[in-house]
Amino acid sequence: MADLREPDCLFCKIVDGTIPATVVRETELTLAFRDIHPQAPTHVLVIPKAHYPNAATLAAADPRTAAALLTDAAAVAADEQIAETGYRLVFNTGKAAGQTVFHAHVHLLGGEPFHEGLV
Ligand code: IU
Repeated sequence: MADLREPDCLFCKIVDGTIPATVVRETELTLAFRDIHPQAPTHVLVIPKAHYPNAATLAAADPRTAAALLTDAAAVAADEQIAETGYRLVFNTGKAAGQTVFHAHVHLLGGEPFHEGLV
């Protein structure tokens, strides 16, 4: 298991409560909170409480928590009433892909139709 907290990590500070966030779901392993710069009517980040730099390192080290990100995202989507209409899950992995916070997270985006994107 990775170090639980990384001193300079912003998302670790959200987990320990020193940086505020609007939390929508919390489990033993994960935390889900609203993105401060929402890109869609629903934009929630689901993160592991333990520190891993990205989704790949999380999945390799702790597949149970990696899977929990997906089930928690689905639970938040249901709570936000977007499970039926559809939503997008995005893992930016690495700087070139647009990752800016190097604590694993999945973006849950929904509440409006999406244009066909890169995928
Ligand atoms: P990215 O995949 O690493 O680019 O996503 C990081 C996201 O974290 C980005 O959408 C920010 O708006 C968001 N965020 C946040 O919600 N709260 C914060 O305190 C910080 C970043 I720092």
